[in-house]
Amino acid sequence: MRCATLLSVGLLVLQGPTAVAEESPLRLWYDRPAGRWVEALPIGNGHMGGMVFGGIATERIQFNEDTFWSGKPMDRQSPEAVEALDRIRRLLFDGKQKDAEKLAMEKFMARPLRQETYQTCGDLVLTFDLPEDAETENYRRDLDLDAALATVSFTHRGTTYRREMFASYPARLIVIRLTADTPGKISFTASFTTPHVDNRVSVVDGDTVLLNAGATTHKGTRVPCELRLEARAKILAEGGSVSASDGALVVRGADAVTILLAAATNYVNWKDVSANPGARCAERLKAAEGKRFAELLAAHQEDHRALFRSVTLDLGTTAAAKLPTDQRIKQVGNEPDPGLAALYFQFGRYLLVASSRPGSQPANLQGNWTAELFPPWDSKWTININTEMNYWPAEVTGLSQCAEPLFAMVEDVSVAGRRTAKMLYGARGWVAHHNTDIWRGTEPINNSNHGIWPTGGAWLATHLWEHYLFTGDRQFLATRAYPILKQCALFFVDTLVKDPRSDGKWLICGPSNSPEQGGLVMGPAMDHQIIRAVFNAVIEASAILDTDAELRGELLALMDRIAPNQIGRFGQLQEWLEDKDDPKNRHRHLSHLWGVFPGSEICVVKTPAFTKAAAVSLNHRGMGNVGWSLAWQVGLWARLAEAEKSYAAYRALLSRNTNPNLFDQCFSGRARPFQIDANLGGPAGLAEMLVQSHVRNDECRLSDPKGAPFEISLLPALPLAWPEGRVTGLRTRGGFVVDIAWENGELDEAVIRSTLGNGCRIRCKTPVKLTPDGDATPAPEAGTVRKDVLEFATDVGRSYRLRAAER
Ligand code: FUC
Repeated sequence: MRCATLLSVGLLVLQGPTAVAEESPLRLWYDRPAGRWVEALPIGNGHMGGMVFGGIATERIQFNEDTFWSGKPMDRQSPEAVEALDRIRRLLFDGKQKDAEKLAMEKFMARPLRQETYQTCGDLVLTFDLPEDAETENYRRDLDLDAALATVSFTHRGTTYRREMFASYPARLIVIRLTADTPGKISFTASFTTPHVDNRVSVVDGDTVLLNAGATTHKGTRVPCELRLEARAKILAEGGSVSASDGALVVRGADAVTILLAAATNYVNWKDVSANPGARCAERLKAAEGKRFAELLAAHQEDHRALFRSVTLDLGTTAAAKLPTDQRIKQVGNEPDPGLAALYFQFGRYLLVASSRPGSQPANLQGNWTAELFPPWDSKWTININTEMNYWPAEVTGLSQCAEPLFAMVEDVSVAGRRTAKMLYGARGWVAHHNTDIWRGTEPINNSNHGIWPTGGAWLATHLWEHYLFTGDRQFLATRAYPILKQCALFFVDTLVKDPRSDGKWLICGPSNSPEQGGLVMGPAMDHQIIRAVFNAVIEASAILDTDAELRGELLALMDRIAPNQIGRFGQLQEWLEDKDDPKNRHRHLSHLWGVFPGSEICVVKTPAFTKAAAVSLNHRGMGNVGWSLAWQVGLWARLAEAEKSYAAYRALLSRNTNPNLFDQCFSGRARPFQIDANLGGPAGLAEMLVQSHVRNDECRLSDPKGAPFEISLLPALPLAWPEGRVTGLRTRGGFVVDIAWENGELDEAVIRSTLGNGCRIRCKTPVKLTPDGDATPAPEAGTVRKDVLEFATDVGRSYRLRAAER
């Protein structure tokens, strides 16, 4: 029965590993080796990233270590900034934008003007005793997302060779296993290559190749580098011989080989580079070398699956699902392939697990993968959209734990940003502008026309509040989120200024910009939306924690004076304080729609007029050719309850901005760059199509444990292309885990598990009723509040099943 199926899927997930069939829908697979980097398959454990090419004669594992960056601990604020601040504002109020930008360039910007860059380590190269053009049969290269395992296999002259590769978080290593079904057939040479000029490759202990490299100076900053990398590949051969030859290890006639790849730098934190990379590698290798491959793999998979299996998604399967992944991408748009959307969704979750784990750096512009010394935009953390987008799927798709590196970075940035607040603005609290790097830069960089954007840190801070809303973790709220949010709010208490054009009626933020367009201005809409979100969080958190009553009163009073959202002459939501939006503007940034998604102050249920204006603005923008912008549109249209437009953006993302290995292509049609943001923002948008929980229930505050703080909207933007499907494990604000099954485009049933015991308020177009059967407790008293809203009390740990009322 369908009901039992949905519930049992949920239980299976909770009970842990189950066998996944060979024809798993969770695999990327190919019938030939990767030629380009964007065809190779990514593995990662947060600390290390690897790209597996699967060449027949040469296997190339291009790898990264998350702390290998150019530069060194440093302070970059301009000592002349604070006295220029008021002059810059006055020039802007007087309409002299170019003069304001010039003055800001001279006095206000970071020194040096750019931040540092993330860099590749290089490649572990395995050169096999096979001709480059060896004829092979049954070639297959795949990435199993559930097993977190990349596999290459082929048959050559009757022997089937197999390579299995994974990046283990528990072991902090990349592990490679080479086998053949004929004994003594494994012969190869192993060595490292690297683009860093300062490098040395050698062999130690008779079985380990060692790469030593110094980071390469950033061309734009010229700051000397203080980070050094050590990588060690330890070769454990079974049978055959291993010998050293000129910086390489030569293996002859082995039956099987395990290679353990460790990499580390001397980075401790943004102020300290005193670690010993060699000792770090040695420690990890020592802990792993006594273990069998199967043991290392089992520990890795248990760790990975505990996260990855928390959410399942089935959108149905068509004939296209039998094709290699690169061919499936080519035919999106011609053939229905809902399974590819589900694969893309799970690939995004896989990437987040592989690039962001407690103790690692957060996912940067390329996650933790890059093959370059000078990757686009330094592969740093661009915080005017990209970094935040990386974390949009974390809470809703059951990967809350993967957001920990972001929170740790925000803690660092909030410390670094206090100095910037003081030196640039003479303000309390902390501020960060539109980028940060591993040295936790918070100053404005690049150019005053887009680098002076003081709400980057504030946007990041909202992620800590969201974490609380999803998990109800009061300890986290008290000790980590609240201090950051409060100091963030204090910065704006001190820096919001009266707008002379509204006779001082409105408080506005500036100098600033609406990210990356329109130049330096006062009062872009996005800033005010974000500041309101931060103030709201502090108001509510201080009440929950019963602290700072005075500040709460102050923020409540200020809140009403912050310039409101405005509807302009085309019926659009104004991006700027002035009604100057151009309906022909196709800019990739959708900044003023922040209040729709990921913010929530504009929503269909409560602010229909602004919702309509936001849709006008989004229609004006068109779809464009930028991956992350499309991913943002998926979520935006879903929040605007426009299922078909949300789906169209998702399909465009898959067909135009997706590489053969499913990596996002930032600009469609160009060779470079890969950017991970859309790989993560796309799945977050898809989750918004299936469940939403951003609408606050005004009759109840979170401090009321029996109330329903948020409405859970089931299938709010389900597109026609996915008439049937099933999702399990999605999380909502207020602490619910949601499984939904639907048929003929309508909800069939849902199971809602309560983790916090909050009241539950369900909104669904299909009328639903609570059912008393199965695992759920007897149906509690449930009263329909309005036609499409159902509300009921819940107990912690209990599941509640809803079914379409008509059935
Ligand atoms: C912002 C975007 C660009 C790019 C960069 C990393 O500057 O406007 O498109 O994504 O970040």
